[in-house]
Amino acid sequence: MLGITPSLLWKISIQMTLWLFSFVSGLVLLHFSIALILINKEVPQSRGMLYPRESETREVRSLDGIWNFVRSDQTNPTQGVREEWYGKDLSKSRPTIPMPVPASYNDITTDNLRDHVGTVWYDRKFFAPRSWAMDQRVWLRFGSVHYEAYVWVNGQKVVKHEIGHLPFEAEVTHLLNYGAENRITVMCDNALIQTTVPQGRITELPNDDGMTIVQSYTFDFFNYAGIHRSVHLYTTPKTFIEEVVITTNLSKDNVGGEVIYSVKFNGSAVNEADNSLYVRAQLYDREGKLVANGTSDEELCGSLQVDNVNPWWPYLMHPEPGYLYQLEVKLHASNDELLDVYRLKVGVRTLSWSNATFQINGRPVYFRGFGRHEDADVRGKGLDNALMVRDFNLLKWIGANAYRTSHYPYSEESMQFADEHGIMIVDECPSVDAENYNQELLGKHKSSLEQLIHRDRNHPSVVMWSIANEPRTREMNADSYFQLVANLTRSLDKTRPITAAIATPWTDDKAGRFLDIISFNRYNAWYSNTGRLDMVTKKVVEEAVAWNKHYNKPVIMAEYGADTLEGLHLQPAYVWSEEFQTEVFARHFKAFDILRKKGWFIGEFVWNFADFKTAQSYTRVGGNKKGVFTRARQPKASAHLLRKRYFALARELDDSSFPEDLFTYIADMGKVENT
Ligand code: GCB
Repeated sequence: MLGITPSLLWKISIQMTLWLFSFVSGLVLLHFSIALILINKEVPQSRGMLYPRESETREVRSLDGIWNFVRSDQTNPTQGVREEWYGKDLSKSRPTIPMPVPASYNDITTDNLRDHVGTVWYDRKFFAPRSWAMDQRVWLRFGSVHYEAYVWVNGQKVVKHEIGHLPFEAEVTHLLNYGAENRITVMCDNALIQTTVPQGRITELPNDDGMTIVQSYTFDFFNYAGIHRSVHLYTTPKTFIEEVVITTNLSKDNVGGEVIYSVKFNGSAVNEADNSLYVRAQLYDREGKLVANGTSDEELCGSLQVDNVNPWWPYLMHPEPGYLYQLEVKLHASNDELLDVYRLKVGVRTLSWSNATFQINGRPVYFRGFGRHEDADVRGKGLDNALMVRDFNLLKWIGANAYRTSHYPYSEESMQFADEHGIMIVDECPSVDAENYNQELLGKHKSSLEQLIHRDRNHPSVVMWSIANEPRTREMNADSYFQLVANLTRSLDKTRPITAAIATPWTDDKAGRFLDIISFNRYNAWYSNTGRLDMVTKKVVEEAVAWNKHYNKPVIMAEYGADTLEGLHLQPAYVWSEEFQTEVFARHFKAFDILRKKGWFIGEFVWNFADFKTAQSYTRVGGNKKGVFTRARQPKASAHLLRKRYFALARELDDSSFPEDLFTYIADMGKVENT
């Protein structure tokens, strides 16, 4: 029999309290079971959630800023719900402190809010203009709250969302006071248990004052929490464009392009069976010139043909990478009245893959990139435009063409930026170190992919879905579990291949056969044979060859690296020094060059782009230091080496030129050779 663990009790008590108070309609008690047979159940379908954009029919208002904040008593996480803190200003229930939104709350204060486990509360006031009361619908949208969010507006429940790093929204039209002040209240719960994505454990341990609640998890990044991305209010007309789905095609010679669109509307004014609505779609190039236009069929679908198209190319693969068109979607009533306008950027490109290659626009791609984290000093995982732009500048400086959104979906703003700059993205869902496979976990894992694909399906930069990082794929159930996860992913998007970053040895792995591309993570000379630089190249080659032989699929090395303390120099190379990281990279480069010749090895991703914070551990000095850049985004010695390799690969494979400052002048080599 299963014991009731403190973590389970925790979730149950929150759920029960909410149920008892009827705050969440249809909410049932947490069902917890370790099933031996996993059943394929339907996942809820996401709706709407187009990125908020202004247009002649829409207004967008940011609710970012300083909110009021209260942390609950760790031993009494449901107190605020029972006492109905959402019914009045938080400050009337508890002393509040100021809290920036967006930001993780953990590193903002000087006390141990960092390690708080359980619920915290946010609230703020805002005005809803009088003009919004007329012929408008109003939506409240969160870019992401980690991990679980409960939202009230003016004391009324609005929405509950579980799983961080993904957007959610609710209509608030009928809850707002127009021409008056309104209050929004958010309760956020960071507790991770065995049925959350990602998983964690909550235990009660004795401390100096009695007992305390401790959150633990196996994954190697800090469980930052809070309102991580922007909060928006936006308006739509009564009948509006709810969804736009884009796919694109190119003719064989890449001269003719096709943009296929499918639109869904939402509206009480016109019923769904009324097929008299239509969409007018217009495509503009970068200069704002109209290059294609058309009218949809009755299903609101259509396609646009683009002559002399500018395809979307990755950075350094073409002189004009990241080319985006603007698609203008206009929803019309049968009498031609314009109902709604929504604009989005579109990149025209094709993807194809086989058991040996991955191609974009008919050309083979070799990925050179990084695993990354959304992580920074003070703001944690909070959206930060300055940091995002700096990171993209560094990616381009170093000559990378790709990164994996390890180990969760990154901000929508960064996805748009990747589109603009031609950086390819391996888009990863929040499943990391999955284990103890059970029915409830499967449901949430699948839901995280459904939400991710719903959010990111239109981004040309997204070239692959990563359905997990380092799942325990030797465990019983791993095969049926990953078959179901991969099947769902494929059913939602057939235009992109599926991968997962696997660390289980290929001999024991049960998931690889469900993938299109095998990604493996391995730390030769670090976690295995520590310090042995002479035990890298051969091992990497042997393992990649074994994965390929076993599954007959393209292979990527998705993680390799070494912790490196900036400024620590030791010659000969010794672990943690800059010399060691540089040498570890060089030994891998040698392996990659042997593997590239085999035809099916398609990419190298360093772990990690920058140093990042982790849970406290004696193996981590202030966090994980495997960054090529420091946490403050300055290069370590290895960055200069990696830059030379990435540009050399780009020149060899895609004929791009070297930046002028790539090689520092040392001596007149002609003269040196002559002496
Ligand atoms: C891994 C994980 C990554 C860790 C890394 C490390 O295999 O995928 O999340 O941070 O190793 O440095 O230990």
